[in-house]
Amino acid sequence: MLKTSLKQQWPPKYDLQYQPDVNEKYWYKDIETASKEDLDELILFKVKNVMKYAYEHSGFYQRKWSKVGLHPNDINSLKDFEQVPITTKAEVREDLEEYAPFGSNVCIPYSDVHRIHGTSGTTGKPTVFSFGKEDWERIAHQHARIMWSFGMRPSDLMFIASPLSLYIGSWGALIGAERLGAKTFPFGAGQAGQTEKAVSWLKEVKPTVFYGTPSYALYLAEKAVELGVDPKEFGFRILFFSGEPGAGVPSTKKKIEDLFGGICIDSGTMAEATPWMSNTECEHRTGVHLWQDVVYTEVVDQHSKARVPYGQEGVPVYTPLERTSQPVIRYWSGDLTTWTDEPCQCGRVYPRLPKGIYGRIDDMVTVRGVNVYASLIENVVRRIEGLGEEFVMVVTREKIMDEVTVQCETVGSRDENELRQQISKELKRETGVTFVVELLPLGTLERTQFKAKRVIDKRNFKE
Ligand code: 8LH
Repeated sequence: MLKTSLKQQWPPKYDLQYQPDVNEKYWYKDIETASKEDLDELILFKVKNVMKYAYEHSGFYQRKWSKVGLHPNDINSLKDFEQVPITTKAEVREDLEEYAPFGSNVCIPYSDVHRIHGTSGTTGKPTVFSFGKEDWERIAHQHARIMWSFGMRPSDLMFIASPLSLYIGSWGALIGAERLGAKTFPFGAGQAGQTEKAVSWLKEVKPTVFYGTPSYALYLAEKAVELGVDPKEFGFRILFFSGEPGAGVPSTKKKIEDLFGGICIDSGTMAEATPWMSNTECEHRTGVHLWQDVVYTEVVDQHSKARVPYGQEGVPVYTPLERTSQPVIRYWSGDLTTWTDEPCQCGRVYPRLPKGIYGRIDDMVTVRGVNVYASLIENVVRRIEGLGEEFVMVVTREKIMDEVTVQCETVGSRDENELRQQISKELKRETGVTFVVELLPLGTLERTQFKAKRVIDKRNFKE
């Protein structure tokens, strides 16, 4: 049995002053190292409560579940929960249109709303989220607990190098670090000239933890070198990432660790599934742990939507277990991953994604019957001597076949023919597919201060 009394209350009331001793490895040892049975019992308790709460307070879920005759009392096991219909971004968008501006899934009075955030809306109308104060505090608390697992401590100073905008990534990192008692340096990213300024501030201030996207860290390193500064001089001991693939791609992880000299930690789910740190690596860096008592994550088949066994590939579906302002139940991510329940050295019982999230279904390209993701290409590009960090996949359609040209940039003085042949050979070995490889001078491809776009789709589907 779990010693903690946390499973007796929903929504949980955490002691917001609590902090383990700095030498303690776990924040809540009894939960993080519980038996599978105890952990499942805690998850089920939270699942039942969040469903009951959503049914009582959310117009969106009342209508959605009534249509299929589902009542929360029908859910008496985690197996039963697998039958609960999935929630998609499209449904949430429709609801936001119909019940503008906040939708019918906000379960607290407007007077209790503490923060409003949203998605960037690059693929349609932005999605808006409301957070009440208690949710916000619980998110901070859980983020602090998870950051503890990769070694962050109150003596750390975290440099936040992603936009402090509607994007919940930066704010989630900020409030987690504050709850942990660390200092923060919310520098942001995205303004013209900001990266040059970052280089000079970092040399002066020497924060110990970096937070941002992997593409931006690589761009920052490139800029530093251009300005005659070795990124190791910044002195980061932890580089913590979310928002896009990279930190879970072996050659990118190695590159970041070699360039900066600190450990590279992968993290991140989706804004809607906040607390988004519920997928985060521990200090051993064996793939993200699924902190199942914070957000219950299932991996399901992309077509049948049935849960896949450990060891298999599927799409993560998220259920944050403590949100009362805007709960989401079984939220479809559209991402691809493989999960495992093999133990990690850290002793935590959570399942893991050993390769992180390696692609999105929408960004997957099928070349001669083989599914190719940008992160597979990334793993090759980042390990080849003589190439810069940037790359893109340009997809075209020749008659009925898709073709992919991999564009990357050269550094140094390697013979281009030899380099092109090496890339082709290694891409073929990694993916089983032959690609056209195009080498470009350093600085040709677009740099990003946020999430990189790695696939340029030039197929004309009207033909
Ligand atoms: C990832 C990863 C990752 C996110 N590996 N792909 O930063 C975390 C949250 C706040 C975030 O980025 O939310 P947002 O903007 O809604 O984007 C979610 C998508 O970003 C997610 O579906 C993935 O495709 C991608 N992503 N973290 C690989 N560590």
